[in-house]
Amino acid sequence: MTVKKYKGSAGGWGALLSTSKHLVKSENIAHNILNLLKTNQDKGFDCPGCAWGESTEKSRFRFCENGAKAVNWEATSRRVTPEFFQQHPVSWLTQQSDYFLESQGRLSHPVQYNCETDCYQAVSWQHAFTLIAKHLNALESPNQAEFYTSGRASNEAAFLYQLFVRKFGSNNFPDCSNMCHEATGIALKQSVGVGKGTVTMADFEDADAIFVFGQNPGTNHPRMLDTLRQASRRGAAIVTFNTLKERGLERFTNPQSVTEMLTNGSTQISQCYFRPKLGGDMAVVRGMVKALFVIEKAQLAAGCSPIFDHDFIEEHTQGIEQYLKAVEATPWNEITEQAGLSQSEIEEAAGIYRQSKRVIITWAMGITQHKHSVKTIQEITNLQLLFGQLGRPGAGLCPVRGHSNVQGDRTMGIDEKPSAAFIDNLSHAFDFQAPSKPGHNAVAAIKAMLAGESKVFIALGGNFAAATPDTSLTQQALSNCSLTVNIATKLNRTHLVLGKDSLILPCLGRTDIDIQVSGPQSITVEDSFSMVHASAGVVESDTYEMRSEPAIIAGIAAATLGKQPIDWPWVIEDYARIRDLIAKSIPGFTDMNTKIKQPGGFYLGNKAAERQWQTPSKKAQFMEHDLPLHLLPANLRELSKDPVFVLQTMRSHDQYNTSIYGFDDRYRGIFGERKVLFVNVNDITALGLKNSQLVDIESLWPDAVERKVFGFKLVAYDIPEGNIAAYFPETNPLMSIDGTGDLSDTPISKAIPVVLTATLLKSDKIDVVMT
Ligand SMILES: Nc1nc2c(c(=O)[nH]1)N[C@H]1C(S)=C(S)[C@@H](COP(=O)(O)OP(=O)(O)OC[C@H]3O[C@@H](n4cnc5c(=O)[nH]c(N)nc54)[C@H](O)[C@@H]3O)O[C@H]1N2
Ligand SMILES: Nc1nc2c(c(=O)[nH]1)N[C@H]1C(S)=C(S)[C@@H](COP(=O)(O)OP(=O)(O)OC[C@H]3O[C@@H](n4cnc5c(=O)[nH]c(N)nc54)[C@H](O)[C@@H]3O)O[C@H]1N2
Ligand SMILES: [Mo]
Repeated sequence: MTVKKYKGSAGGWGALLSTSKHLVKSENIAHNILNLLKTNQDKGFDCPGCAWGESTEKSRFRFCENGAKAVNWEATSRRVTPEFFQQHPVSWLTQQSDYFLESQGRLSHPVQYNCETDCYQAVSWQHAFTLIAKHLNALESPNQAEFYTSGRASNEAAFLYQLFVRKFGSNNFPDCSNMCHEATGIALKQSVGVGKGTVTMADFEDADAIFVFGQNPGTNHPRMLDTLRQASRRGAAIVTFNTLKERGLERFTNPQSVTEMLTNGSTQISQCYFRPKLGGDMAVVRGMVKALFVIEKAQLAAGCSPIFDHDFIEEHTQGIEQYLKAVEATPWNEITEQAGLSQSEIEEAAGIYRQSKRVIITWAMGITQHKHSVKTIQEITNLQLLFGQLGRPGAGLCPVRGHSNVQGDRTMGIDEKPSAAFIDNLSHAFDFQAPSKPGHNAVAAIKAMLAGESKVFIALGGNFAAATPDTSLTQQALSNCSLTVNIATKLNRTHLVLGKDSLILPCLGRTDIDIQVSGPQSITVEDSFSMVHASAGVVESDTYEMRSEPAIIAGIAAATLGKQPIDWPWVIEDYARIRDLIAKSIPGFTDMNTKIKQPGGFYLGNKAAERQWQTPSKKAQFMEHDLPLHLLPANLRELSKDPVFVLQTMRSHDQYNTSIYGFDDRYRGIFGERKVLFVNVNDITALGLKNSQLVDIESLWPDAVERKVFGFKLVAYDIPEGNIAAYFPETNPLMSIDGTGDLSDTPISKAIPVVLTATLLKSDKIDVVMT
């Protein structure tokens, strides 16, 4: 392993070099160059990377370095065949790393685990469907099955999946969103009546300031950097709040700009870069409002015009008085202590905010994966409401989504707590009573399987065993099941945690050509800006027995329910038929088949962006909360005599969630290793440890369970004292299943209380398998 400070800008030649390395690794170079040119183009496929939107400009290249990695990872020529499984028993595969498992290539045949040989072996699709139907129909209650979804599933697949599960009788829809932007949906629904972002790509062209909270777009949404670059170049202020100095938010060289590339030029992204403590953002925003309120009062006292937007506040909002009282009652010392920023830093940020006519605020996991995430997002919304920064061009709220169709999956009904209106529409359109009782989210699903209450686990994509908290507990929960089914493109950890019966069903990915009876099919997705557009695979390769996700769901549904409530094989013949079903049961999708033909797709609309508030009061709601008493999930400091650190778990530059593409984290200067722990040098010294020494990390939780990971290399890093950082999923064993966010029930993965001890070099546990 080497640690080498990265001196360049984000993007640039480094990104091009990395793109070409991953092209070579895919063993499919010529094909994949053509594939990349079709990424995010009309008549091409939607990038399976992130959920950032498409700019309106025409461009030959619409992919980024990490989108290219996602495409190359999927469009590899390597295959995991029945022979592979025959040669590699599950007990052997279990010992291999996550990187190894996915590197073996694409799953090619449906397989079932055989406990006599300890190997997965090929079965026919019909056998698989019949086995699933047998298990499902044998349950005493439909609520004894869990139906997980990861956010790559298309609208068409997600729609059929939820229709099947609801007709079967359950709302048990744990999904990746439960671990991701759940807090955003809940917070915004209460505040402004819609659980989605209110801006479109065009708004970024008009914004005077963009405030970026808790997000690392250089790695996770690289195409956003181009949007920020353009904003910065035309003079918009970009203000960042991030515990770490992320290179992409400092400087960016657009690999598609010939001038920047040839002159080694770059663009400064953030005008101001603030470094709050982990979990300190609510205090930051509270402080900004406090500073602005002082100015507001002074203006009014002097007979000058107010700075708040009183017309907007009066016409559109409710609850300002109580909120401002709470702001006044919050003392500056509490704010600065919790924020980890000084009053003058917060006032500086407030000053930029005030001077900007049009402000967009964006956020991602640094905001949503805390105990008090819902409150923090509502505090951000309060700030925007005070200034009427919602529902006008260049202004609004922009939660930047994760998986490329996670937002669309929710729109299609992958939701364990569907609204009454959704259930009514579905019931009416398909002539059955869909269940209204809330089902299980990801955490509740784990608990139900652990208790033996749920017996069947079906996953439409994802890597449940690795992405969820409390890894060993989750694995125990899965192995309690009578049946586990994974519909997947690549082999991963979850497939090796066996139920009594276990199936892996290989599916086509976003890049593959999908041919059904009526010919090649396209699917649709929705991005972070509520744009719905079509995507059609282009890769011609040997797909063996792979089937499309809609076809697999239809196969399971037909075997379980017969022709109820639809003729499943018939709709699969032409996905336009699925879209007709979506159009007749989900508002906003009327004429979907026509609308997706327009380049760029169609805009679903957003009532909050039109200043129509779907809240009980029919107004946008100021939400008043006290600052959290403690930043840690519980006041755990007394549980340990050793110094307690707050650990955030995040993504490296070479991974897509649990898919590990490589072992470098270029912008953070890490090469060749993932088991690293970023710690402030003063903390390393105070602990009597040395840079690059190995440490074990143990988390604190008031139960008797030991949660510990071993042998992480200390990296002295520019990070606030007391805060530390490591990669997920290696650190998921540290998270307690009970450590979840208020109201959102999202596992708290950005504030895990831990203590560090030097690794005993003789420990046989140094090589944990999860790397
Ligand atoms: N290449 C690639 N692209 C991806 C993904 C991937 O794994 N790889 N994953 C996709 C998915 S599902 C998602 S959800 C998104 C995730 O996108 P991000 O949210 O950018 O992902 P994380 O790596 O979790 O980064 C969290 C960022 O927030 C900062 N942060 C953490 N805690 C705090 C805090 O308390 N306050 C502040 N102000 N900052 C904080 C961290 O320093 C880090 O920069 O990306 C999507 N896109
Ligand atoms: N500690 C910690 N834990 C976290 C997070 C964190 O920041 N810290 N982030 C959380 C977040 S934001 C998220 S979104 C979740 C992610 O949780 P998941 O969505 O469950 O996990 P992924 O790693 O994205 O899933 C990868 C697998 O998806 C399968 N796959 C890939 N493409 C396709 C496809 O097109 N179809 C199908 N059927 N399968 C496919 C492949 O088999 C691959 O192995 O993890 C969460 N867990
Ligand atoms: Mo996510």
